[in-house]
Amino acid sequence: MSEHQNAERIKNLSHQQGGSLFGAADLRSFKKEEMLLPPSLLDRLPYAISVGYHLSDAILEEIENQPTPLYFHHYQRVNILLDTIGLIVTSTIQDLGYQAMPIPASQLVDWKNQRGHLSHKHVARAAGVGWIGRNNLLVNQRFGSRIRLITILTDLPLKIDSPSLNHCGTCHHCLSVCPAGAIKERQEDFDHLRCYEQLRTFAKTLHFSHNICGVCVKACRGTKTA
Ligand code: B12
Ligand code: SF4
Ligand code: SF4
Repeated sequence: MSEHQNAERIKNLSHQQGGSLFGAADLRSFKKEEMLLPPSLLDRLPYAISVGYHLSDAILEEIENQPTPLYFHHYQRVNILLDTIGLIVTSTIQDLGYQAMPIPASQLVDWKNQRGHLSHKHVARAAGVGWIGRNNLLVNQRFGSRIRLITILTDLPLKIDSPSLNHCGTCHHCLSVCPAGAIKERQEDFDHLRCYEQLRTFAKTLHFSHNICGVCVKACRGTKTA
């Protein structure tokens, strides 16, 4: 099969399983030290499939200044669904005679620096799924930041997508809603520590076992916000 046919096949499969967004990137342009994976692995599996799940707008609409129990449950179930999509894509690619490795939707491997194996946002940006917004999240033109992401590494030849050229433009909708004041004019100035402390406070006071918030996720509806 051609690269185009391979990409279409995996895209349709992801869609059938509940994925709303799909893109493919070539990770050979990424700096290996940006990923907490063995460099030899990236030589063997140079392509990345990015899949996005469109979160429930109805659940997000119920969030005011803090996460809700419904959002917490949704967050957990969507992580499981994305991990499941990763497994199904992996078995399909293996049946085609190639290799694949799903990267967990939400797992830390470096607690001190709060890092996973790789950044799903950076992969999604390279795969044309969206841009990194002022809120430090991946913003898709259609769904804004109301998405969660998964990455599958593979050696299956795929038609590679181009990075999105979109950006936040004049929109500043997320700046005023952040309870921690972590979101700034420039994404580079995003205050990771303030955000992190706010999420820890939410977890303690609202009794959630994970660091979640959702306020800036709700605020961003991409071009619909702007
Ligand atoms: C760890 C983590 C967090 C940590 C820290 C995030 C961070 N790195 O800044 C905390 C708990 C604070 C967090 C918060 C949130 N997260 Co989070 N998180 C992750 C996770 C598991 C790993 C991120 C990672 O490894 N990045 C790789 C590094 C290299 O990239 P980076 O983030 O740019 O690196 C910076 C940090 O490491 C930071 N840093 C360095 N030292 C330290 C020390 C501390 C204490 C902190 C906080 C940061 C920090 O500096 C680096 C350079 O800027 C990813 C899943 C994944 N594997 O991608 C989800 C992920 C990024 N999170 C996500 C979401 C949605 C959230 C929240 C909205 C929480 C929620 N679900 O309600 C908030 C949003 C905060 C924001 N506006 O950016 C989604 C983003 C989806 C999207 N549309 O973009 C992801 C992709 C999960 C997923 N599967 O979809 N998250
Ligand atoms: S997750 Fe919450 S605290 Fe962190 S930037 Fe978004 S709105 Fe602010
Ligand atoms: S709400 Fe507006 S400024 Fe904030 S990330 Fe989304 S598009 Fe960018």
